[in-house]
Amino acid sequence: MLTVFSTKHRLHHGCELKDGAISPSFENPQRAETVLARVCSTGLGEVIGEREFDRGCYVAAHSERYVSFLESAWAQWAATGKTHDALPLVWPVRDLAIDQEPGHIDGKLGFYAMDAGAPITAHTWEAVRGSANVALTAMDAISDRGHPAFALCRPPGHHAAREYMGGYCYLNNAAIAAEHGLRRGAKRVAVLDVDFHHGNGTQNIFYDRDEVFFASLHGDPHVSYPYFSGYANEQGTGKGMGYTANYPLPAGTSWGPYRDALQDALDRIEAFRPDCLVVSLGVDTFEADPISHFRLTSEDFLRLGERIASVELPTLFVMEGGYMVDEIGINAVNTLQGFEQRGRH
Ligand code: Q9C
Ligand code: ZN
Repeated sequence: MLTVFSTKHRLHHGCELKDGAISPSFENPQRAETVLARVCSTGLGEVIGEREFDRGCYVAAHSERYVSFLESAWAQWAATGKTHDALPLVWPVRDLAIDQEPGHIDGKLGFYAMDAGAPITAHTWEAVRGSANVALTAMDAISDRGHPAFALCRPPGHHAAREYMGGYCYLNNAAIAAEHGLRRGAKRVAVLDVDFHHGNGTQNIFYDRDEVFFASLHGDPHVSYPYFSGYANEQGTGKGMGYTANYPLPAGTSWGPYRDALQDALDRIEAFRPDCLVVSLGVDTFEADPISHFRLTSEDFLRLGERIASVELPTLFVMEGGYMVDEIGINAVNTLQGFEQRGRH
């Protein structure tokens, strides 16, 4: 399988608000390096760099003003004399004004963020663009050749919505790739999100659309981040009604019940008859993940890949979460190898 990787991810490493304190983010550069090392040591296939794409490709999934904010946020923050990471501190909840973008950077940060988990550092935008370009390059490979590809994206993207960042995510790499697939001629694209956390951003971007089917398996939002989305009754709106499928699962979920939910999601994806499949591949469902609560083993990721291959679609894997740094390479590449084994039969 082809892997696309950008060295630009190394430019981004920040902090997050966690358990009442600002601490180094679990989403660190070592993650992507560990996955890349495993891709190479297992001989998964060729590794190529990302190509450049114009901002129109990002604006397909996000608003113009949000992309402008991401481009200029660090400069605006630095202009106030600060040299440390930018994080939001106030959010427009419920009846507060959401119809006007504030002028001050502190206001803008809250306006364009869902949490204090997506720091903006001096070179965050370069890394974020690189990550989206990785996903776009990989989607091109699928559209051109019909072969599967792995977009080794960092930072991840699935919490980033049309107009806000959060949960370590800025641009929604999977959504940007899906939009690119549609522009390149796909009539319908399915997105399957297997990260432990609900893919609220991807859901948001495609919620009222019927040409993208979105399915997510994740920790029940009643007890798991992002808490405010991912319930089973969220099924889409307008012509998108029925094109979103959520599978909230209890803490402690292991392969058996996970597999049953996965099979249901895959059955619905097959019924949708998409031209290609984008998989938001988070491996924070691993039993030893430090911030998540499922119990998949490294072996289970082989089975996950096999099941995904059973729908026999041109497939793009997009790296999302996974924070047990020692195992993240094994678990991500096990999924890809499980997929390839099945494909060979
Ligand atoms: N105690 C991704 O996996 N922190 N983002 C949750 C729960 C935020 C995860 C803390 C987790 C964001 C891409
Ligand atoms: Zn996650």
